[in-house]
Amino acid sequence: TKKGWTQISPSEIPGLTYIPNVLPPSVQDELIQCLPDGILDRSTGRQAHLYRPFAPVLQNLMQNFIPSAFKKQVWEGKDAEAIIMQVYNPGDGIIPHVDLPMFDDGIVIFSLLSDITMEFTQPSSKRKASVLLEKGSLTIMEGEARYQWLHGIPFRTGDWTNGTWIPRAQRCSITMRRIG
Ligand code: AKG
Repeated sequence: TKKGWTQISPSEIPGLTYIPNVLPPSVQDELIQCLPDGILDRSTGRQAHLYRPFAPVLQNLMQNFIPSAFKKQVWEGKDAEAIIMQVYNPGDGIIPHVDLPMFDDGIVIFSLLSDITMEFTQPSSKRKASVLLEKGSLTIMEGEARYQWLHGIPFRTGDWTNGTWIPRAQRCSITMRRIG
């Protein structure tokens, strides 16, 4: 751990919701099928930026797998306007960041194919937390978790889980956002 930083539980970050096993394997398969051609094999450009109208399988994801209370309260009952599908090979990550202000509150991330660790850091309070984003899980960041914490994925080939090193496989994430 970094010097002077306190490791906390992700449950202590206001506005961070993590729900495992949201997507049945059949839905995960359908989503993988709808990835753009070749994206799983590319060495660069492993991102697809999608805007409306979305494919039916993504509509289904928004309508049936995002908690309705969140949608009502944070997205005013509306659907996502911008979706990014991203592929991470073992060793890939994303540097710690806060999502751009152009995106509204309420960031929704579905994880597919492999588990991966996401790190949350708050420099002002020197607190950090790790969350294992399991395949089939849903992560939501709103309020403090969205605006006052950085999130990132360490660039490494595996993650420590309960004292065991678990090598990563190829992962896909689906990030859904609204544009203010
Ligand atoms: C971003 O695209 O800003 C992310 O943080 C993506 C996180 C993920 O792929 O799980």
